[in-house]
Amino acid sequence: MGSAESGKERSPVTDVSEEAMHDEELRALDAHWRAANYLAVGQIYLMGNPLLAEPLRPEHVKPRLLGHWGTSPGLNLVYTHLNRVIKARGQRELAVWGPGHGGPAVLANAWLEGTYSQTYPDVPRDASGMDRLFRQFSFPGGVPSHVAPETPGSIHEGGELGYSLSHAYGAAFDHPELVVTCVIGDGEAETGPLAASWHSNKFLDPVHDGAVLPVLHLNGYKIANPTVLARIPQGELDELLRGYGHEPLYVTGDDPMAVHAAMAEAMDTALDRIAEIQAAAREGGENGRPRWPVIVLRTPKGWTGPAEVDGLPVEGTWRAHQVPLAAVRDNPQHLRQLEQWMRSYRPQELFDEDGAPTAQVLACVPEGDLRLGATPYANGGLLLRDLPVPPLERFAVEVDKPGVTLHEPTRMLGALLERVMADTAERRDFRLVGPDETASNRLQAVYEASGKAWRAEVLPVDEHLDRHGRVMEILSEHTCQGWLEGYLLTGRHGLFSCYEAFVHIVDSMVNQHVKWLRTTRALPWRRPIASLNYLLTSHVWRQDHNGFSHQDPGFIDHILNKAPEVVRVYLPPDTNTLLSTAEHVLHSRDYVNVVVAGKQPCFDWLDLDAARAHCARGAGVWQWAGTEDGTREPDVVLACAGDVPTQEVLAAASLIRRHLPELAVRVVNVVDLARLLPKDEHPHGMADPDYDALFTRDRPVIFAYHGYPWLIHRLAYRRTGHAHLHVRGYKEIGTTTTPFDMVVRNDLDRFRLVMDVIDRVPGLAVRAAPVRQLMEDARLRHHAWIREHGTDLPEVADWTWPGR
Ligand SMILES: Cc1ncc(C[n+]2csc(CCOP(=O)(O)OP(=O)(O)O)c2C)c(N)n1
Ligand SMILES: [Mg+2]
Repeated sequence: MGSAESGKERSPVTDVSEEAMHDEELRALDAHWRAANYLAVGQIYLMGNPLLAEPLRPEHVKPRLLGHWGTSPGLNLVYTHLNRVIKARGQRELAVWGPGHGGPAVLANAWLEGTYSQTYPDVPRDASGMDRLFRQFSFPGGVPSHVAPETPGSIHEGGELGYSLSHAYGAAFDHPELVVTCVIGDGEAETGPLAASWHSNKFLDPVHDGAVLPVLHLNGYKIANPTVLARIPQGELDELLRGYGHEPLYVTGDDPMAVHAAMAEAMDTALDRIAEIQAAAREGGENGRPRWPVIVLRTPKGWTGPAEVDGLPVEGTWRAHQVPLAAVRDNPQHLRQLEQWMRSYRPQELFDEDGAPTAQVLACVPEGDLRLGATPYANGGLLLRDLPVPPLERFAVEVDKPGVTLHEPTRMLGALLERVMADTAERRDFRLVGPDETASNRLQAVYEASGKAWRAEVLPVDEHLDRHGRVMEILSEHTCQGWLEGYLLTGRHGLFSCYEAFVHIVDSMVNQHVKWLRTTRALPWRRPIASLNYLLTSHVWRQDHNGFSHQDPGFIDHILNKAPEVVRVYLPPDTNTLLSTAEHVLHSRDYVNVVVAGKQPCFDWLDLDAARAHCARGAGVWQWAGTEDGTREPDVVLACAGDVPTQEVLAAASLIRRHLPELAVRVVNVVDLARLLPKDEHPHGMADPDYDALFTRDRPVIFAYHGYPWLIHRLAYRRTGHAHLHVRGYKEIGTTTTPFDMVVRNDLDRFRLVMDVIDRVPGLAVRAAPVRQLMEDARLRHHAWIREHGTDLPEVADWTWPGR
């Protein structure tokens, strides 16, 4: 029995008016679905005899059986029915397949609709192409088993479960003409990220955004367990989905024809409802929060597959998850079952003698780029326009003399972003996302140009909430990340501002995005998309309000493990370098850029021209800060990366200038961390001769670094001068204390850096012992002072760069 219920699921299940659809159309939908199921099974099992023109023999079967059958019939059902509504309505659709492990299903459908052969002409839509389609799946040199970047029409690999719904919403934002249908596995629905992302509907603007139609796929099982949502009473599930602000439509059954009728009805009801909501909002200015439809599809896992294998139930159980018949090559009974299974779809009715799908199979398939595999939304680079980033001159700070004036770098960046927001007000292709921290990170100037998206209740005390806003704040880093990924993958721009310590929450999501970008590099048909840009502020050194829990600079380490073609890390030391970095990353494509910059008042070191030149170099000598006279090599290199370490290095350089004036000190600042890597390890890596020239081959290098010191060693371990490299950084010592005490506790302070110089420059230990003692004393003075006064020593707090 199949049944659809439209919006009145509290009443008993209603019978479907099957006559509502012509039998002929239902039969055609079923033919398409059977063809897709046949092709999905064929991909998992076969490497020959694709049309079963002869009896199946062991050598037609792949030696290693890899892939996921269980979810495939459900995905095929949704694809078939999406085809129908797209064709009938001319609806622009993008599909997100949460159970991306059902790659065989999506590949089968792309092949049926012709987009696969269009993208990959070596896999034509005939018997030879079918043979190729089957053989290449999960096969060395072939295609991955998931809905990977290689799959036409995909923006979502679905391997790591949990992100489908946030990706779908990201794709729908600012695409008012688009409906994104998102299949959510009932297992996937148990993940934290997925659970949080249901609330995306409180941020969706029916005027400027498209719609998301979630399809919760209750096939009842995960890999080895039942699913929570399939084993709670329907009433409780209904309350849950209504609690999320949805109107559920139920499609339940295991009789294909009845389910087709029910699914068609549910799809029509959902799309009608979406159109009504949008029309009301767009024409009538409807103000309430709409109750968007969700389809709950309850069909058996591995539906239409073997009911029993070796005496155990498979269809409709967790055993259907991957490969229901595991020993087809060796076990004649399994071979027989596979052949019966495949013939149960009646392939001779679905494909002609040449292996092409019949007219009946293709009756539901839409045309051109309305086809799900050809939709430009899934190849966002096709839609991407350059972001209008205004000239930096309007936002840069004047720097007559370095290290005297102070600015809050992120506040200055906020002014630039406000302009970008304002200049994209019509085009609506830029969004700023963050977990409740836009203002805290001092980017609030953007609110002048756009408020914060919000469709829930508004109270007089609220500020900057805007039903049409493009600033997105939800306290779910996962949802922020998913929204932004979906937004970028469908051809727009954005920035994610986050506390440095808590961006780790999306470690694993960014892994997937980097993999995606890396894979697309090798796919010429995938056009470059805007980079995923992180602004990590409220960083480890300035957690004045919060302390230890908020101190963790390790995201940089995490990112630099990833594909070097994709990842970039920038540590601009002041306002103008931050602006220059921002300009660069906002224009860049196909990268994941991590920008770490403080929000606290920070010395201005470089004017705009110098900042631009320095950022272009990525690492360079600050000659004005050192004491080299050009007649000999420096005695010591003081290197720094990050705003706080830069200040400490400059302060250390000024102390050395005063106390050890004969020492030739070179100050090097690193903005682009990957410059430290060898040239053949990263596109930004520095050639050895350049590195040696900058850091010397044999002089001590005292390197003050923003994060965990081991990273710098890891990046530089192959350099000639590595044995002379001494790195100070965050040693996981944190608490709520004064800003300077944080650096003292981690031995990154100016006094310690001077002591490091004395300890490491040959011949200084004895001669400079009195200076070393002064530095020790200063640290002790600091210790006593902060305990008495609760503030930093005046000589530290009021320090400015003394110049020459
Ligand atoms: C985050 C995450 N944890 C674990 C897995 C391993 N895994 C792959 S498929 C699967 C079960 C998925 O069940 P469901 O979402 O119901 O999909 P379906 O039943 O449609 O196959 C699991 C746990 C994963 N892919 N991602
Ligand atoms: Mg499931």
